Amino acid sequence: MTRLVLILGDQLSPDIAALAAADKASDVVMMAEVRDEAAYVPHHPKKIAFLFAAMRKFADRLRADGWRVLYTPLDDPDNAGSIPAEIARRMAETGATEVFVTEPGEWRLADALADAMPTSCRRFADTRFLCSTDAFRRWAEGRKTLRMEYFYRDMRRRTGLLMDGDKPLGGKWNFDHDNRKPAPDAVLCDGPLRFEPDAVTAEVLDLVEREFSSNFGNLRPLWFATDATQAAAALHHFIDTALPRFGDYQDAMLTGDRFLYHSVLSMYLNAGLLDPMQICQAVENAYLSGHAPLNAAEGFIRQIIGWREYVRGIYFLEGRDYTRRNALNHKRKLPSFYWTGDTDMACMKAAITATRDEAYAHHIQRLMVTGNFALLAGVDPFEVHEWYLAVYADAYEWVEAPNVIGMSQFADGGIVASKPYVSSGAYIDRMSDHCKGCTYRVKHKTGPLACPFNLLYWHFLDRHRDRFAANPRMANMYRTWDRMAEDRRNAVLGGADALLRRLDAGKVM
Ligand code: FAD
Ligand code: DLZ
Repeated sequence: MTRLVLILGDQLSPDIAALAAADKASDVVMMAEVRDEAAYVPHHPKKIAFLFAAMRKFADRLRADGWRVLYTPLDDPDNAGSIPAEIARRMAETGATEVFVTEPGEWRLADALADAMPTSCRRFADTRFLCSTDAFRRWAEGRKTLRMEYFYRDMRRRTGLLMDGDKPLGGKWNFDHDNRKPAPDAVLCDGPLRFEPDAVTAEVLDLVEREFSSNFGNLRPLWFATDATQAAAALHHFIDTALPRFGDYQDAMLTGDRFLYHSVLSMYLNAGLLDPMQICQAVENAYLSGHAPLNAAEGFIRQIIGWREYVRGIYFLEGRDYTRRNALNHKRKLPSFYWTGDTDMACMKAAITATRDEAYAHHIQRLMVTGNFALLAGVDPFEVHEWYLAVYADAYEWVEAPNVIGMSQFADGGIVASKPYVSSGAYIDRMSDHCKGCTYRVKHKTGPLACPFNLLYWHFLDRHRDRFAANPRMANMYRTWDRMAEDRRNAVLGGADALLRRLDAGKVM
């Protein structure tokens, strides 16, 4: 009896659960480039090209490994347009009566499969994560708060990474305090490893150019790794050249350097080209061999076994309505410059143009620039969520939504973040070189050239006083605000209101 084995675009791992359970001799693998997946948000063309090229090369790898693979390119005239419809077509074609599916990373697709195939679909948990959704549920049960730090400590104990028996190496779980150096004058590495498009990728680039040229983002040059061998080379390049300074400059931003010491590995990891434990062990070895300091290795490993696993746990724990949460009742439309980069704010311009060119921006740009602005301005978190889901090559809802709805927009009411990640321009000035070349003046708190982050920061605190004034982590901010002279406070609020009106009118700002 033939069974179909579905491999989705972000399931490109040779040991993916559905494949591990299948029989090479009789089962058939199916993969499909479909309009529905490519268009449920207007994905960045680089993201689509990366995934299609990686899917095609993964299909070739499976064939070389002896699997029978049915692969549907986007422009196949028989392409049925969606994953469930492609499954139905392939079932009819092969006579298969059962489909093996590794759980998708989004409720949307999981539900579509369940609706389309209530009986013929056998589901397998995605074992590429270090903490299963059940294990996360058990961890969360009965806890008053679900803070990442405690989850992370459990993960350190469970994985044994950077442990000395039951104690953390170096005597501390977390070296975050050492990881907040402002932007360096020069970056001593030349960024992520880049690859020339091979024949498969070149063909995909032409396809994506034809089909998705109106989507936001530059398709070329596409320099991403598109298979596991290249992704492993990118990992080792990162460890050799950038990891030692990753910790120190994790929060820094530079106008002339889009990557600093970041790994730029998330898209490979999330698509299945790299394995989280493989990455963490390589980073741990770099520390043990004396190549990288502990604050770098610990900081990096925390992102993977801590934040990455934690946000996935939150996404599946919180359920389908998570992306619709709006605890602060924010209703503003996403400003149109998020789709153009056409703004006088130097930090926003740098983050959005990096996003347009690379389908990438690093964490602090996502959190403290574009995310911070949207939160301060009161943008509808669902609109913010859809933007992030579309524009980054590493974005799938399981990882994007808790970062946007939870960490960045506080729309889940404080499940992920204990206080909103808001800051005035002073933070951006401290951590970057953006303010030096900005039209606005970061030192101006009021007036026509006042940094919009300054005006909106106080406006945010003022309008959400009822919710946040009692939060001990925000008491200082409210004390500072309350100490300001009343006429100055009124000038700030008036300036912010005027700015928000300009924003609503679609004016360049
Ligand atoms: P590095 O800085 O080198 O970090 C190493 C790795 O740690 C990353 O590759 C990533 O796998 C992991 N990591 C770090 N922080 C997080 C985090 N908060 N959540 C999950 N994994 C993390 N990450 C995504 O993978 N997809 C997204 O769609 C996504 N959306 C985000 C939206 C917002 C508003 C914010 C604040 C963060 C988002 N992140 C997302 C997390 C983080 O910004 C990216 O993982 C990181 O910027 C990817 O670049 P990098 O590989 O150079 O990461
Ligand atoms: C993101 C994406 C895109 C753009 N295209 C496809 C596709 O054509 N075929 C496919 O199998 N997967 C694609 N993906 C990834 C899926 O959207 C992803 O598997 C789900 O969102 C679940 O994480």
